[in-house]
Amino acid sequence: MAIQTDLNIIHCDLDAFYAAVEQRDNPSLKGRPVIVGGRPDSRGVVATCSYEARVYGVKSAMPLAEARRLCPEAVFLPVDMKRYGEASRQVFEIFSRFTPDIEPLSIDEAFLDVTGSLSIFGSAEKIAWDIKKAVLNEAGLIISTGISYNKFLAKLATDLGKPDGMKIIRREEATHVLSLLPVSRLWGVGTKTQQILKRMGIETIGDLAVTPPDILEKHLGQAGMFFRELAHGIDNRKVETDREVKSMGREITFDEDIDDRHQLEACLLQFSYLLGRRLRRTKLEARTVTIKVRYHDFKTVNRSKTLDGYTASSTVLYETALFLLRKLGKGRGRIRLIGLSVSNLRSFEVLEQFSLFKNESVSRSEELLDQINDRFGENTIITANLLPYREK
Ligand code: TTP
Ligand code: CA
Repeated sequence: MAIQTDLNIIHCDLDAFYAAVEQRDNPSLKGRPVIVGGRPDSRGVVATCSYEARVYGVKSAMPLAEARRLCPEAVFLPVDMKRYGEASRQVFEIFSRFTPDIEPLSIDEAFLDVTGSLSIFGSAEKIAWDIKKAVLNEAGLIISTGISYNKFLAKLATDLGKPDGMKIIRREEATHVLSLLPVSRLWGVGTKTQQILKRMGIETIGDLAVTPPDILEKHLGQAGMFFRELAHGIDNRKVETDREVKSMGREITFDEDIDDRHQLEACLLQFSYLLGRRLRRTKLEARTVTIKVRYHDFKTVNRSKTLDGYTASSTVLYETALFLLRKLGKGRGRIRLIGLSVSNLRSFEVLEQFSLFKNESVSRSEELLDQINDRFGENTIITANLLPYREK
């Protein structure tokens, strides 16, 4: 049953991250002002500080000497990236239990698009709550979450709810929540834009929302239109995952350059089988298929196709590879190397753990084939046309 909700974006951000790791690992620091960045007599700056130090006015990027003047009783600690990196990995692993659609923003901050997970977990609120609990129990850290129907409002919700927040901004309350906030809360409004807006008599987001668009455009150009949309709670940017950076591939250099189509197709068939199998084994599916051809004169060309949906099917990979090879035509004649790769990958493991989700990008026959090969060894069963290329 589809859940009728448009609250599908969660923004997560750990509270006072580096300082919180220090307080977690040394309980005598709990409840005390902790400043991470180095010794107070060094020339460095504050990386971050605990909330206990913030009441004295200490902030990130402030010279350490100034921080000492503001809060002489604070405990000053060096930066220990190894431990923070470890904590960050632990927290991102927790996010990945709830959705594969994660956009990391920094070491301690990410957007999660939970559209596909709502029917499994119930609601974004429930997911945010489960994330907070898991982060506290397993990583010993406090994470603030913000929930809304777009990225701008989800992040704003986190910022407004900090520390230990779990704020929701619903569509019907968005303009009201926004109206009294200063324009500096709008994504992309820095000091320069603030000054321009101030000269126009615009100080709050509410002021900006009722300013006629042509006047905003006159003073701020295209950016003015973007800010106006944000002021009305509109933000169409998607959660951008980093899945496209990953890829896997196979290639072969022939002993002698070839121009036999059947032989090239057979290589692509074998690569499709192997890559499909590797995808299925690692619980990944791919959306982009690329063939690479190096001709006898070393000229190399790549041809890619992005599919309508994700796949882990060797058959689909093979069909796409053939389509790309045919598109290439005769090219520059004899071929020295041919390769096949898949990219734009995502994990289906998170969703597959729940029996509600069935991975439909793999056919039943491929599942059976995998099971037999898993049990009796690689290549026990392969498609008939692969026989001449069977790996010894
Ligand atoms: P932030 O998320 O900006 O800050 P924070 O986690 O310390 O506090 P909160 O989110 O509750 O306001 O940054 C995350 C970490 O990045 C922070 O713990 C230390 C590091 N950092 C720096 O090293 N230098 C900086 O100028 C900032 C802003 C952060
Ligand atoms: Ca943070």
